[in-house]
Amino acid sequence: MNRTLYQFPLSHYCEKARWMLDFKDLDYSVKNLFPAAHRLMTKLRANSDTVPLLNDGKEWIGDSTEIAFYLDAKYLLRPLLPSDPVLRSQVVRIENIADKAGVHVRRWIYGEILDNPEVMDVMLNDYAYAKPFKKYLAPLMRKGIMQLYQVTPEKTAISLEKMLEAVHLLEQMLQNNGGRYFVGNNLSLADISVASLFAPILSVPDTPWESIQTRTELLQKVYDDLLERPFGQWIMRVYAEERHAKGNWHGD
Ligand SMILES: N[C@@H](CCC(=O)N[C@@H](CS)C(=O)NCC(=O)O)C(=O)O
Repeated sequence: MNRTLYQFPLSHYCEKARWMLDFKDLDYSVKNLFPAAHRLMTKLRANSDTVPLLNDGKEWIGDSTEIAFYLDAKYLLRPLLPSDPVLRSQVVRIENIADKAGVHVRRWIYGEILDNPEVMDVMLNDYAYAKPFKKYLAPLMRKGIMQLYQVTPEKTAISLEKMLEAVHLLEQMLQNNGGRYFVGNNLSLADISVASLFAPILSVPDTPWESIQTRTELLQKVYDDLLERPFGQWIMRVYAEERHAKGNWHGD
């Protein structure tokens, strides 16, 4: 097998990419890049600053949306996007909403959990060379994350609002389609994107966020509210019934 997904264990965009590959039943290995140093590789290979980065034979693809289009064009079985143009454009629209919301989910949740020791465990324990220096690296990682993702009280407050607006809109779209899938009668890129990009809030079992169980009062409230509504219940169901994760989020 000559297919590798480069990632960070805790990244929800990387979870989205793993799910797409699993959904298409493709073999791949998972390699962790070290945050900040990852850009040497992502820039060089895909002119991108971010992970996930997929290497498939001679191809390098550096964005989760591009990975979805690439996989569907190259591997026709188990399509992530429907061929019907109307359904396809609905999937693209929902994926786009989810991808934009993912930025707000990430900023807001880091504002709530960055001081939890278990966050640094998930971030650093899978790098054998870095783990012994966790005590020294953790404060640097926290600072880097706060700067990179602009985790400030003003911005996280706005992100919470935007995130909840997206929840509202997406929940309506889901309900309008009968509540089981976002588009048509099958799991698609739309479902995978929404579920994986909101999963960090719900500490979904079998994901990297499962171990994040210390919650601020606000996080607990958002968590409880989400689980009470169809949107949160849908995320838990789709993960339980459709994710079939390989347990490979730790990477190598
Ligand atoms: N639009 C990108 C977003 C990916 C993204 O934001 N990845 C984050 C991790 S969650 C990242 O690589 N951050 C490091 C950086 O920006 O240097 C995608 O869909 O792949």
